[in-house]
Amino acid sequence: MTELAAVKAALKTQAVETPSWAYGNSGTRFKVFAQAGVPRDPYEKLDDAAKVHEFTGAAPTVALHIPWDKADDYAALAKHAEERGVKLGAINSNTFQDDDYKLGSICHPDAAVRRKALDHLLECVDIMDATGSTDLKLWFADGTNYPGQDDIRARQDRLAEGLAEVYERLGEGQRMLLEYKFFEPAFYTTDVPDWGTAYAHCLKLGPKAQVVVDTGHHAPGTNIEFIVATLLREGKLGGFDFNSRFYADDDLMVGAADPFQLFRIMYEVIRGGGFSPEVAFMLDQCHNIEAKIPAIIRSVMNVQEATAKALLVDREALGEAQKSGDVLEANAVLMDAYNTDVRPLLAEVREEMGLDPDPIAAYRRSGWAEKIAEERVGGQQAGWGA
Ligand code: PSV
Ligand code: MN
Ligand code: MN
Repeated sequence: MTELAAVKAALKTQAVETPSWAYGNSGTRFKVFAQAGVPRDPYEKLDDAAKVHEFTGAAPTVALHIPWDKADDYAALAKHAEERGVKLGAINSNTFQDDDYKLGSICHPDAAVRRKALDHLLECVDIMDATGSTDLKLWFADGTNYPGQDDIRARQDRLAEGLAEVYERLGEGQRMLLEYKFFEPAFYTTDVPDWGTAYAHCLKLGPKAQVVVDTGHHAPGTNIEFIVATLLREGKLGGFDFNSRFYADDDLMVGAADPFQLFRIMYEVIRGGGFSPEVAFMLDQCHNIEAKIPAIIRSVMNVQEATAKALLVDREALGEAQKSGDVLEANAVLMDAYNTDVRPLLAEVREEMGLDPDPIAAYRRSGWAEKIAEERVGGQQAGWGA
């Protein structure tokens, strides 16, 4: 196989999971903007997600958020997805929207609240059993706002205890992905603030516990690709929540704010052997002011472009330059790949897969946007149902 053929073959295998909540209305704490044609239930979210897969050929699974996507019959929901050519992906837990969770969920000082949160997490595993999902994605809003508010170490103990109970419940082929975030909604301490804390808990739990890197969950200036390289070396990178940020947890389209960072991350993924089904590429985004489905298509394409560039890095030349201490040449090799216009290559890949080379244009021509705007009245907010 020529090198280019190998790059194309790799690109054809790439799968990006889209989040059900990205199809719903969203906004900031100041305003949620309603858009025409937004889904009214989880079934319609899957219909939209299927369109993203239809035109990109690269978004075969859809993440659910419980209870935002609560359904009476999860097997029926999974069937609905499969009839449209997609599958249900990670089940995201939600222990942050009830009044009970004001002081935290599984780290809460009151055992009754901890029990309630744990029961929710166990219910998420029941849902995984029904949908065939393999990943439970855990993000905890737990933390404190004021020094002295609660005991930092005791909260870590409660976290470890709760995670262990959920870990025990995982079945064959199921895993838990622990997500960290450095602040928000807690402002003084966060119970899982960084990759180190997530890693320490996952290491103790065992091989079914892996760390998730949400690209929007770091302090400005953090070298995310270093974290990726380290987690891969340790066999603990479970996946990504991709999005872009300028300031905090902005949840903008991945690859929009800093495509170079995305390239550097993807290079480390490939370098570290993480371009494999064990590392889940998921989006975690909200489209507040832009049309949602084309924005998600654009996001999938941005991941593909960064991946294509990372695959094109001449690793032999890079290795030579690194070994000989040729700093400028090593940097130039990397930049050559980054500066390559990979859009024609990806257009070719799509044509070879029987797809339109321009997924956004194909979506626009399909008439889906007009159809849903006409048929769906009263679309829901991303967090609806909680
Ligand atoms: C938290 O900021 C987060 O990134 C987690 O992944 C949540 O599940 C998601 O956003 C949706 O609120
Ligand atoms: Mn996330
Ligand atoms: Mn987030």
